Amino acid sequence: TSTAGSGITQINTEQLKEQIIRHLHSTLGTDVNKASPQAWWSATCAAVNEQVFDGLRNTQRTHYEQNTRALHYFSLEYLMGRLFSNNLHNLGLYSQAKQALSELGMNIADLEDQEEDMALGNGGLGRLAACFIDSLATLNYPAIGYGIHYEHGLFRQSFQDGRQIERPDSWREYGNPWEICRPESVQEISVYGYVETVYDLQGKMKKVWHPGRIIKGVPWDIPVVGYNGSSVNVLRLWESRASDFFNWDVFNSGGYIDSARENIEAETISKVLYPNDETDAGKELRLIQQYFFVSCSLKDIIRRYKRSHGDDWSEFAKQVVIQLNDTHPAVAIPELMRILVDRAEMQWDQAWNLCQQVFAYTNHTLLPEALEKWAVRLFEKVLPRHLEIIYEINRRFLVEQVDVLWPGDNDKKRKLSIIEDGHDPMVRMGHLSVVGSFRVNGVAEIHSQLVKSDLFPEMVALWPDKFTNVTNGVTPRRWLKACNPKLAKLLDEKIGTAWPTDLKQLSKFAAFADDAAVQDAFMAIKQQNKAELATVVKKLTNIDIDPHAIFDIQIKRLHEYKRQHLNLLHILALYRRILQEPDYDMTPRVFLFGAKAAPGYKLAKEIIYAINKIADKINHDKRIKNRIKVVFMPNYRVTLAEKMIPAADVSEQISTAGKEASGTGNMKLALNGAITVGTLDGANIEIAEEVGEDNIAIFGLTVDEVKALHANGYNSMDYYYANPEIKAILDWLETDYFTPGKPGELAAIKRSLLEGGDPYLVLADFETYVKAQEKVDQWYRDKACWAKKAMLNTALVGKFTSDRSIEDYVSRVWQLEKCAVKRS
Ligand code: 26W
Repeated sequence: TSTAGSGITQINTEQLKEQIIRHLHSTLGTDVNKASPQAWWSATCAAVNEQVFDGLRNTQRTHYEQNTRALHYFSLEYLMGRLFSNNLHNLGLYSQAKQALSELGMNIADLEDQEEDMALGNGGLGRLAACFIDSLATLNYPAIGYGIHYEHGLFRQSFQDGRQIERPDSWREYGNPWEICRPESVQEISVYGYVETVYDLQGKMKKVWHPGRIIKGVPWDIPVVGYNGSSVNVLRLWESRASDFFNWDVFNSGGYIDSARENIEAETISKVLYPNDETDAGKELRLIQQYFFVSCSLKDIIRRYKRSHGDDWSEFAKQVVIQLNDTHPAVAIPELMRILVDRAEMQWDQAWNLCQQVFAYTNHTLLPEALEKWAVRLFEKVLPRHLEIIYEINRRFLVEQVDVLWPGDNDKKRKLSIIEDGHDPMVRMGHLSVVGSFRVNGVAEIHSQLVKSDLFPEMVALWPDKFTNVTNGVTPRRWLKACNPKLAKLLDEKIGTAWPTDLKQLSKFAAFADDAAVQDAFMAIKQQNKAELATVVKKLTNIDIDPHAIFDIQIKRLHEYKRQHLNLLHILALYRRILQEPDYDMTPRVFLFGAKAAPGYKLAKEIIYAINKIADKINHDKRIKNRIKVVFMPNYRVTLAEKMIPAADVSEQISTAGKEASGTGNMKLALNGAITVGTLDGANIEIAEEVGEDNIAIFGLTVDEVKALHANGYNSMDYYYANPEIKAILDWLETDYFTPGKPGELAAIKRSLLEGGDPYLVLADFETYVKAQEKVDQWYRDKACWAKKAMLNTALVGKFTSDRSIEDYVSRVWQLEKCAVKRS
């Protein structure tokens, strides 16, 4: 028994074997001879948890004793994926566990496949939260993640005749070994009802909220294991239940059935993750979800604070900082005001001061339809007291800030008001978040610039120092070490083993970029990863793909701005060229897609259908001699990403400039040696700066050119008539070529690009995109040239570790101190 880091006890293979067998017997009630793979997995998790819980206790005790300042990350989404191999890697136990299981006759990969993904998020924002809590624990920062314990995560996707079908995800159906219920920390929260104005004996006015419903929040803790046995932090997720207290009366008066209905309503709150990653128009349940988890979390924070400070609020802002992951948890601002003013009877100014020292806000999108707004009517119904508080925050803001800088300027007031006026007045959550926070950040340099120049220019005039940038990052533990063990091993051999926690070390690998032997080793690994992915593709889709072709991968949510249909038009162009010119010279390419469409997003679903139909046609067309294959992987999720990313040659990052806030898949793909075909958007710009223009294929309009084109009047028809290839391809979509007997089935894409005006400039970027792809094809023909570029991608993207993002947050926003965990 030795020590890894300081928080966790290290054990060896023999001890691990004993623990697994012990858990097979006493936790699973079975034995080595009859245990199912599921039971083996559970027993191994239980064994792993012995180390995890050790570290958790040590971390919590240390933080309590040291009375540390802590970060509280508020997010509606955590896209964790699987935890088994991640926890083993971070504990430094992966190879021991592999060995132990193999000596027990089990294959660790088979056990890994027993685990459901924890898919409590939609896409980038949720996965970023997961990478951040990994880095926070690894770097020994005191931090807790708060969110919702959804019963159903993001839907499971399948295809029926090429169309997306959604089925519920039930990740906890057979239990989840990683979570601990904490009934001792249950909270009760209120919704609905009305506000009464009362006067106390001194004649002082008070507002009293008489809630219509009380709901119980039950916390589930998921230990977050830092790499190398450092801290074990907690992700605390709230599950909603009916409050026993509230139902007592109903129950006694014989309302058994009514009370069962109330139970169902209360439990609905944490039932399902909203599957929309850009818009969610005014759903009452969604607002209640937001308030539910925010209120539970704030009460939890305050309970912990009061345990050491009683009713003295003077240290609160020193101990507590809360990061709002987009505006989804922004109702925390009026909720903290309500607690301070109505409950703690603090003066408004003092309470507001405190709020403004505690909250910080990250913006993740500029898309107008994704900027959250809540109808004032709805707010009043669900949270009547909070609406009053928001009005008061707004009144003071307009009088004390806006009118001071721009006296009598009603236009400025209209623009800056937290309440948008109109027939149906709205609460603007972005405005509320900026006004209530001490810092606001975007997620890539260009995005943070646009947040200032296009989204909140007047707020910048009021508070220039409030705005900053923190470029996103990803955890290299999951996204290189665990998912690409062969490349990780090569790196260990060539540059040492420090890179997982010091990713800038990867730059040492650049010295081998011209070394033929290392190039061969690197490309051999890529080849093996591609062969492994080909097996997965065969199993999931029954499509045969050639591991010697270029693997060209686009994996991300399906959205017009991400332009999967631009990729599709390129595929059609190549297909058509081959049909017209049978000897058309191109390197064989496999185009792989992974994407879920929001269930209500019609055009996104049409794009999935079109890709599937076109794939079917091309994959069966003998004339093209396998030069093109198209694969749409069903049910794209973290676990599939882990198999696709190590096998990618080309990374598609082709959003309309100015629309993708950052992107994080781009970082994972480059880290694993894929070459980016991308626009100058989001973090692509910073990736290009790091890897150099020779090692990335940049194309398309820049942000400024996009703006100019829109300003001068963009007409997609011009491109249709000017470019015969574009015309032929779009016309093709209207025939029944890809949908025999059913002409027009794929016409929605053509319509959106022509009559629809092509809002994301697909046709404007088509030509330069095709040129960039031709360049990539040429690069690939020279094996050494390609190997060098791919290796330099891996070597030069060290900036994009989430550890660096977290250090940026610490110095620009959170001001935290590291806290070394002491073993008991
Ligand atoms: C109201 C529903 C809703 C849900 C989620 C609206 C908007 C969102 C997110 C902002 C969507 C999202 O995941 N955005 C992505 O965030 C990533 C992490 O910062 C960025 O890398 C992506 O560019 C951005 O699209």
